Amino acid sequence: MTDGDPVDEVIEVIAQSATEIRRGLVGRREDADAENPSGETQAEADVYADELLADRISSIDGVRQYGSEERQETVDCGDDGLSVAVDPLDGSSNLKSNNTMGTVFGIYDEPLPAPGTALVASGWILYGPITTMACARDGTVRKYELAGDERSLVDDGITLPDDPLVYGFGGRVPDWSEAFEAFTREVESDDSLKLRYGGAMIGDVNQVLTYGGIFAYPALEDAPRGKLRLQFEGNPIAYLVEAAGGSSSDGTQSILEVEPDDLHDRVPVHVGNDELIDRLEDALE
Ligand code: AFP
Repeated sequence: MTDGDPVDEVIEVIAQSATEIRRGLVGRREDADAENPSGETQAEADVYADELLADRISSIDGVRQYGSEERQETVDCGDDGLSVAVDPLDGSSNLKSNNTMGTVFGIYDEPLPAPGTALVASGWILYGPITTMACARDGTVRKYELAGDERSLVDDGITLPDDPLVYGFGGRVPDWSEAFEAFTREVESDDSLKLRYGGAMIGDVNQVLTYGGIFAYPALEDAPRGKLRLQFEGNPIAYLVEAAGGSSSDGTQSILEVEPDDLHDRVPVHVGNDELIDRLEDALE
């Protein structure tokens, strides 16, 4: 039930679509003959998930725009209301190896591209051994299990554990800045922390949400804005992790404060426990 609230309607439509997206992965693991606006080869499943979500989300009353990592331009479907930014299938390179993937969404109350401060809700679907949804709204993070058309609440107030346990850093070590590499060496030498990196941001960030710790896809020597997209990945996970009591940073400030220039802007992403993010920002100063 969504009682007509368009934010609830968007969340419900995405949850309802998860089963179909998951089922549609079978037979769509090959590369499509196309690239996304970030110049990355699309998997057939990327296109499938994007088309399915675009069709459903853009027809919700109260939604003005659908934006996707897989589309150059937004789908404009109304004069006012919500703007929904989606990474339809995050981690699609994990398709071939049958590893974790996700669907990421951010619901903004301003036209795209918008800063994270314009988010009113965000979350992700995680295609793991079971399909789950994490969703942040009004300062609360809830987790659901999805099975068929059923969405069962399993946690109605998730907060990051106080004692961090896991870390995961994207990109190649030779491409990291010296300051970031020095920070990672400090983390690696901390025997209370252990490496968890699966190559799909949602799987890795969900480990941080579950066990505490830090995930980063940092600025790289040849890519100073990193790899992850602000609208579709950085903002939604920063909003959720901050709602769960953690912190986010682009290296100097909360990711939510980053002013976008373009729909497909990239942003260095660091999210996790406050103390680790504070140490990271000190290290990058
Ligand atoms: P794909 O969707 O192309 O697999 O990229 C996934 C992703 O955007 C993000 O989910 C991961 O954290 C990051 O890229 C992994 O990047 P590397 O392959 O460079 O480690």
